[in-house]
Amino acid sequence: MKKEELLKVYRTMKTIRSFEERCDKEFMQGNIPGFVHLYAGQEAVAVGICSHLSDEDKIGSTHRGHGHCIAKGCDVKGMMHEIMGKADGLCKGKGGSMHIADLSKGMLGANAIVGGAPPTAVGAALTAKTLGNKTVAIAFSGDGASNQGTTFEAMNMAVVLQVPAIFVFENNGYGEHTGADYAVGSKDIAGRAEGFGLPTYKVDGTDFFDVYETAGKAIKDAREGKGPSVIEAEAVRFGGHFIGDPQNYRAEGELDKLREEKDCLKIFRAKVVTDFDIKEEELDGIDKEVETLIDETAKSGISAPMPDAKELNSDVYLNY
Ligand SMILES: Cc1ncc(C[n+]2csc(CCOP(=O)(O)OP(=O)(O)O)c2C)c(N)n1
Ligand SMILES: [Mg+2]
Repeated sequence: MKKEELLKVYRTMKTIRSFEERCDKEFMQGNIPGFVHLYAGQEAVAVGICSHLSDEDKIGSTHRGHGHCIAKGCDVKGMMHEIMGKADGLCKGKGGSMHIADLSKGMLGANAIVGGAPPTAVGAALTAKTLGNKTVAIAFSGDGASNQGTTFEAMNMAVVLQVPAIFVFENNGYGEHTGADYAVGSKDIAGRAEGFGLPTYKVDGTDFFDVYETAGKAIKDAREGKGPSVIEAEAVRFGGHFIGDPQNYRAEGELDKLREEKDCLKIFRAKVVTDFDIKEEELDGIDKEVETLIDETAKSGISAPMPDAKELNSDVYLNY
């Protein structure tokens, strides 16, 4: 990758991290209604995959979707306003954290239905195959979602129809408060997926370069008509399942150790400073710019107006 591309990758990962930290703060201060699941810790997965995609490619996301949205190019101000329920949010303030979508960016939607993205992505991939437009569709799912029937059916259908779908499983070790080592029967998400007849890959989800290189191959193959594949990324969740989760199920010191040893931003910084012509100061400069941007989005979000009560029933159903 060229220097400019690497700096863009860092900026996007940092934007996700700062966005999530700010959401945490604003939620605790009562400025965000509903329920919020943060993506912090998993940035290298979303950015490693989405760096290969254009606006024409589609992604389906999860309840932990902010990182996927930012990596796919959604406007961060529109997202923050959406999460705060404001009228000028990306979905007019009616979707909130778990339903952010922007079809103009190929972002088909965050999704409160665990196991919802795989079938959606297969539909999008079937459209791509039918139109022959060489685009791909990505389904982001968690380890918990890997156990869902919808996911199994979608993988089977993708193989049968040979559509350009890539199933990305972010194994962050937990589905809500239950360990993946308990809930995933085979303890091997990629290995189990292989039984459906698709190529599978395992990557270190804390290493941007590992994700990026593997995703590059899977996405290229899908574009060339070689069919679907699966990527299991071993990832880490830096917070609770949702904001406010007391996380009593974690081992003592687990989070501190993860933040110390498995922070994908730290790992990326160390690598690009050593192996590429990039200086710490350049990255620090990006940190400052991103923090200013996120601060502005949060402040403008707080003062933005709510949707008018008259809008309550509009945008609920699509009129043909
Ligand atoms: C169909 C369905 N079943 C259960 C839930 C409740 N639920 C929300 S998130 C979640 C855990 C998902 O775990 P995982 O797929 O590993 O994603 P992560 O939260 O780790 O990102 C569950 C069970 C739901 N939203 N939808
Ligand atoms: Mg999980």
